Amino acid sequence: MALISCQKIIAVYGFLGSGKTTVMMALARDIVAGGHRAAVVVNEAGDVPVDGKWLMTSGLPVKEIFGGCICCSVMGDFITTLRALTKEPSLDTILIEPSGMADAPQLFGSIEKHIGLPVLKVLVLDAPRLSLLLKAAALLIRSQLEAADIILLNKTDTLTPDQLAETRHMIPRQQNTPAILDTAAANGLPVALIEDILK
Ligand SMILES: Nc1nc2c(ncn2[C@@H]2O[C@H](COP(=O)(O)OP(=O)(O)O)[C@@H](O)[C@H]2O)c(=O)[nH]1
Ligand SMILES: [Mg+2]
Repeated sequence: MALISCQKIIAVYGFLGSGKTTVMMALARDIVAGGHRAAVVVNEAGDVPVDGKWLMTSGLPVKEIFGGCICCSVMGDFITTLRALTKEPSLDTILIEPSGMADAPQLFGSIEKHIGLPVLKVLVLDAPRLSLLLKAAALLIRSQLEAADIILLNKTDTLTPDQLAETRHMIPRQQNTPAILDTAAANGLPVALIEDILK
C-alpha cells in the first residue's frame, strides 16, 4: 500500500519581486527548526534565489521547474513533481512558489484535483508597488485576491504609516476577503503568523 505522507501544500504566490521566496524561506527555516521536513518547488528565478544548498543540507528536497508559466506549458511537470513528492516518506509540507504571472485559481484547482490535498493559498502583495500594479493589472490582482486564504501586505518597512494606510485602503475587498496582514518578510515573519500558516 502506498503511504501518502505529505499532509499539506502551501502555495506562496503573487507578482515577481513581491517577496514570495523570502516568505517561503522563512517558513522553510521554521519547519526545519521544528524538526520537520518540507520540500520546496519553484518555477521562477527571482531576486532572492532559493537557497538550494541550505535546503539540501537541511534535508529538504528542492525542485525547480523552468520553462514558462505553470498555468500552461509546465502544468504537467508541476503536477508530476508534486505527485512524486507526496509519496516521499516523512515529508509533511510542500511549499510551492508558482510564477508571478500564473493564473493562480486555475493552478490551485488543478493541484487540488490531481493531488487530492488542499492547497493553503498565501498571497504576497508588494506594498510599495501596489498602486502601480493595480493600475497595470487590476484584473489579475482581483483574481489573486479572490483565491487567497491568507493575504500578506509585504515590505511595509518601506512605507510611512500614512502611506501604509493609503495602500491598505486601495486593496479591493469583497465580503469573503481574508484579513490583510502587514509584513516585512525580509526582517522575518511574526511567530504567530508562521504558526498560523503551518498549523
Ligand atoms: N524592504 C523589504 N524588501 C523585501 C521584503 N521582502 C522581500 N524583499 C526584497 O524584495 C526583493 C524580492 O524578493 P523575493 O523574495 O525574491 O520576491 P519574489 O520574486 O516574489 O520571490 C528582494 O530583494 C528581497 O530582499 C521586505 O519585507 N522589505
Ligand atoms: Mg521568488
